[in-house]
Amino acid sequence: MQPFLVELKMTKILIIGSTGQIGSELTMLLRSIYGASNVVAGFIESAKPQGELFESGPAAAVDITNAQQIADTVRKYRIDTVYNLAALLSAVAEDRPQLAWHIGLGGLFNVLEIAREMHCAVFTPSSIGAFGHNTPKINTPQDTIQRPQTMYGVTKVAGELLCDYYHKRFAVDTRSVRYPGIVSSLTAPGGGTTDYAVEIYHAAARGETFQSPLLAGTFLDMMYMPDALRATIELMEANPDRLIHRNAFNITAMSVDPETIKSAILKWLPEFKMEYCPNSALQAIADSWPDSMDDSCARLEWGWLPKYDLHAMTLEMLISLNAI
Ligand code: AKB
Repeated sequence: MQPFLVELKMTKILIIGSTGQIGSELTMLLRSIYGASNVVAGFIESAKPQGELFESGPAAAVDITNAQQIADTVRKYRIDTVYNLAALLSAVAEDRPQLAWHIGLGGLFNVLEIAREMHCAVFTPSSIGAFGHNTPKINTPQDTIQRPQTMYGVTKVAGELLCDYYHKRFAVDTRSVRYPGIVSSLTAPGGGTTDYAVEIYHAAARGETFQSPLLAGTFLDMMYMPDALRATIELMEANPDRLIHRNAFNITAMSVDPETIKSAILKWLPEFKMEYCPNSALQAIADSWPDSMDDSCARLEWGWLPKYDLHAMTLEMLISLNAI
């Protein structure tokens, strides 16, 4: 059992998107908390779970765009909680907007309908991508203007509203956080605007010069994976009576730009070098997102508190990548 949870719900969990960056680590952590047999790793044929993820507990083919498949799995395993982690990340979603809508919103609608009929709680992540150019950039409030101009952002805002609707209208227990960029060493993110914050550590560990796709001064919220996983589970375990907000809470651990991360790496790897190789598509998305979010509502309503700052994260990343 993890030390951060005092009392646990008895629960049967389905994770949709269990092989992605967050899903792969969340599945293993949930299995260690709730018991391996109680956590089903949902996957699509093109991304089957491998190794420990496959061997440590039940797995089922669950394509979020296939409502029947979700319903059959929920029925078969008597699922009461769904973690919906299926999505195209921001950069890929701009390349394939129709598919991003189909998975992000069509898929979410399938999950919510099944949750309504079969009485499941639902976690669906939102993102810093749910904000746009006319949102206050510094200390972005919990409740503020949300007019994103990316398909990723459109699906995130619409998803937040849809989840709130299902909670108010049908009493489905929907909860969500706005994830910042998530930094981790195990599964690569793939297709996000914040991916550079993972890739920079890999380049440093390989002794390579990092080509930064985002310019100096592009500040974005970030978080180390263990904090992101803990936030997710703590929110799902939170006392519902204390939740004024639900979909979705701002959460953050640090606000950094490429130079800040470089400086943190240089403390351990003084030879590390970085060059700028701007990617205009990624830069445009990043420029439309907040520099730093205000996560005081999450702190107040369910006790959110990050443990990793940039330096603690950098040390662990470099150790886990065998760089120091
Ligand atoms: C992305 O960059 O698309 C994601 C996110 C911040 O939602 N990592």
